[in-house]
Amino acid sequence: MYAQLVSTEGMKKPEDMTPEERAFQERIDRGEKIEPKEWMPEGYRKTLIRQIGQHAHSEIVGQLPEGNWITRAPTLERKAILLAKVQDEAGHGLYLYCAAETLGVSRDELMERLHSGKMKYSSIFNYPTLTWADMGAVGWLVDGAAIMNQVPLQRTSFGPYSRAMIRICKEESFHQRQGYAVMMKMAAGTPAQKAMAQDALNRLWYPSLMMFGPSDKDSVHSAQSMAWKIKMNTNDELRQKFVDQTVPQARYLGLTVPDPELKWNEEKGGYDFSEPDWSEFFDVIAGNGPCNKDRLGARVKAWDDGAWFREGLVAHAEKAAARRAPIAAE
Ligand code: FAQ
Repeated sequence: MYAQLVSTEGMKKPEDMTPEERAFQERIDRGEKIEPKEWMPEGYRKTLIRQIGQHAHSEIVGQLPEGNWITRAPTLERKAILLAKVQDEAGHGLYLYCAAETLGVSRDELMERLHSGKMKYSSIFNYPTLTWADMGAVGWLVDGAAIMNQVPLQRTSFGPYSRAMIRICKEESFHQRQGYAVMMKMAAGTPAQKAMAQDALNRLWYPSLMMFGPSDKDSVHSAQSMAWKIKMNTNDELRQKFVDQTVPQARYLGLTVPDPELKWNEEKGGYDFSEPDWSEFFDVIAGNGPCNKDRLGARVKAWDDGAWFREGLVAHAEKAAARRAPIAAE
């Protein structure tokens, strides 16, 4: 039902496709995977670089809100778990940059596009993490939303992206569980701890719903990306699934989802819920969220501070190559 609501403006009709494009679309329709050295339409390559690159940047920038709490975790066990989770996110970024590189874009180029603001990262990471309860809410809601989006992407048409997703999803499941475990502890704690958990849910609920992207009628890429199986579902489909899965989990915690309009709809077999404030979403992705400047500033500083190390690595690689060259020539 939702799929019919996405705009198909700008999409090529089969009769307007070249024979190569038609053969490519037929491969996608048959469920074949596309591998890096095979022919692909330029739009397919560009869309993948945009989506995979944006996803990789999200994983890397996404380390910042949680990294902020590693030194302040309440116990050694919580600290070890959070540290492992944040390191996993770095790993996800690296798998995804590798997948993007197979499409002919260099990692330096992707970094430059992030640092200059030409490429986006997920809106959610432009919100602050104010209390320890936010570590629970991020794992539960943000990783929960990420999994909802990424499980179908394991079947995406581009081989390297699909394979990266399989590994990432395994780790995201642990992240979601650790977040929910923090929420269970807080919600069953003192009244002050429970209030912190409720406050974290109140602040992160709508930003989590925004992670799925604008509503289908405003999604510019969905129709073409779904035809190419770069996306497997529309933004609204996944948002609905996320709400349906998460509301019972909130009830189990004894917490209230901050939406007075939330109501089970028997006919649809899902919840009716209030849309996020889309003007806030578009403002955040335009660079005006509460933490955009801090987040980008931290990434640019890390990149600049690491310049000497990258130069050292390249110099070492060049020297090693020069040492090997005469042997290879013999
Ligand atoms: N934030 O036409 P659509 C994680 C942009 S998970 C920022 O609907 P599309 C794990 C969009 O780029 C988070 N921008 O776009 C973790 C486009 O602008 P453009 C990352 C957004 O691509 C957890 C415009 O709006 N996951 O990091 C957002 O078909 C905890 C129009 O939108 C992925 O990236 C947004 N939320 O659908 C890490 C998953 N939504 O590019 C650390 C893969 C939309 O034309 C801690 N990506 N925009 O200038 C996707 O599935 C898709 O790209 C969507 C957007 C669904 C995000």
